[in-house]
Amino acid sequence: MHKRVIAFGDVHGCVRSLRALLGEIQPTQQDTLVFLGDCVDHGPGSREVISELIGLKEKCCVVPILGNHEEMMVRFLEGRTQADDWLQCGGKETLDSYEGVGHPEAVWSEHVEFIKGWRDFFETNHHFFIHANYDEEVPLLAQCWDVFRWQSLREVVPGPHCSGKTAIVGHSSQKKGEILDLGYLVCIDTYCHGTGWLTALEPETGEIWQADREGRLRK
Ligand SMILES: [Mn+2]
Repeated sequence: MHKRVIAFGDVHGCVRSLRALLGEIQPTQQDTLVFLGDCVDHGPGSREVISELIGLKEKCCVVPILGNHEEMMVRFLEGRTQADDWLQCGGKETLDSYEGVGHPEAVWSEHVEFIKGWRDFFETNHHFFIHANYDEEVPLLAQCWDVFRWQSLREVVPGPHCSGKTAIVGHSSQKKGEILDLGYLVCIDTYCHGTGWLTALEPETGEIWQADREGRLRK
């Protein structure tokens, strides 16, 4: 089998969806799985999702990208201010998953340290992977973190990036559950924690896997 690079949209605590897709994809040591961020919050299984990613490192290469929700979570747990109030943005459900409501110290330190190691972006020969958005004229290494992690496609739809690579992004949930494909930009946050799907995409081949929050696969 060829070496696959597969991107996952915003999991948002939907561990059943994640397990369903991993069961179909069957990752091997040859594969790289890129998680586009916002693995936590909203859904019921954030702790299980993070444990799943840590376990996955034994099977394949795991590349998680930091989303705005992980940024809020880490800042909250460190007692720093957040751009938005994390608990109001799905963080309460994450604390629930650690049985830690009212007790932030219940969040496993191993998980916090893991998340703090997540990166801002990842790139391959033809694609780059980020959480939210980008400035089309700015090289990836010089991008501004608030655009990378926070700016919605509902605010700004950029043009093709100056690198010539195709952007694979999450963050801007597509409430109808369909992938947004502009050719040079593909958004695969298909609203899993709501009424949509968790999407995994292999950009080089266009192969897609999707499951709803109960873990039912889309055929
Ligand atoms: Mn986001």
